[in-house]
Amino acid sequence: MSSGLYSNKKVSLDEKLDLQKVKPYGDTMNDGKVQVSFTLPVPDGDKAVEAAKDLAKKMGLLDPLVAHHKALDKEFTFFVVYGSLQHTVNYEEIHVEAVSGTVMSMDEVNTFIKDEIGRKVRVLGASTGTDAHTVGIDAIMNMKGFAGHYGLERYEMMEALNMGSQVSNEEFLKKAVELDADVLLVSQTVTQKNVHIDNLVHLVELLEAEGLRDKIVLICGGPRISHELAKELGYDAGFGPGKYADDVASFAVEEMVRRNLR
Ligand code: B12
Repeated sequence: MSSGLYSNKKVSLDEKLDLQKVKPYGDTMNDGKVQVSFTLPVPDGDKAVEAAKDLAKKMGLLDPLVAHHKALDKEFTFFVVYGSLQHTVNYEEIHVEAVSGTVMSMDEVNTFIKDEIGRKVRVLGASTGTDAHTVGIDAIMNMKGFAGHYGLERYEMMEALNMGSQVSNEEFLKKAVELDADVLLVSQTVTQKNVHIDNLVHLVELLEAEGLRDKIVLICGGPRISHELAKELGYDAGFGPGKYADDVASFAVEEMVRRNLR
């Protein structure tokens, strides 16, 4: 759907769109159709299907239909359920805390650094704690980049070091001190039991204890990281899916200048 739909509140298919009571769209406006998938720790069968439907109703789905169920194991069953969501969302009241500033191209960032900082910017990144996922931090840092966006290693005015995964906060901090890093990039993918929160907060505490927090630009990212969460945890910015090296580089160098970290 085009953004024009929202800007002038005119709907070509149906005039009933109410931005204070938005429902998911399936075939027609306000039908509320959604698809959910989940696994139950019970054997596959009629009883399992009934349990899935019952749960779907409790989620607020009317007329749930179990479109797919498959035994994953003797005692686990995977479900795909369709239904009509009764809940609505007030779109007009949604306020999102987003990273502000202009997104510059790689060349523009290099020029900005030359003009405004006058030396190379030192960037250190890692997937920290027990997290073994590297693809996210690689996407931001690797020379070849990701989805058509070159990574920070390619930026002529940046010295970027990617320490890889499962880097402890202590090791990360030690390296940051050794390199006198300007920008720290932390990737967190695993969020089970909120392990990412504990890990991200721990790093902030270590930096504060060393008196370094104010001297660096601290950025985190990952599939479940939002800018709002990052700010809440004491980071300068957070980036999730759909964000690339240029977004991160632009924010980092503008933040350095804003805070006079030259
Ligand atoms: C590949 C993969 C693996 C590989 C990782 C290989 C590697 N070298 O990275 C392997 C097989 C090792 C693996 C292991 C595990 N995985 Co895994 N894995 C995945 C998978 C399939 C893809 C992740 C990925 O590469 N995405 C692509 C990148 C490009 O996306 P991204 O990380 O979101 O990055 C973008 C942004 O988020 C952002 N970004 C990311 N990091 C950063 C950092 C900064 C600083 C910035 C600015 C931006 C930024 O920029 C990127 C580009 O836009 C996902 C499922 C999925 N389809 O997403 C599961 C998934 C992430 N894994 C999962 C799990 C549970 C595990 C294991 C714990 C499984 C297990 N029980 O052993 C282990 C982890 C063990 C550990 N100690 O960490 C879960 C995580 C659930 C959760 N939320 O906690 C997922 C979601 C699968 C699932 N549905 O259950 N995994």
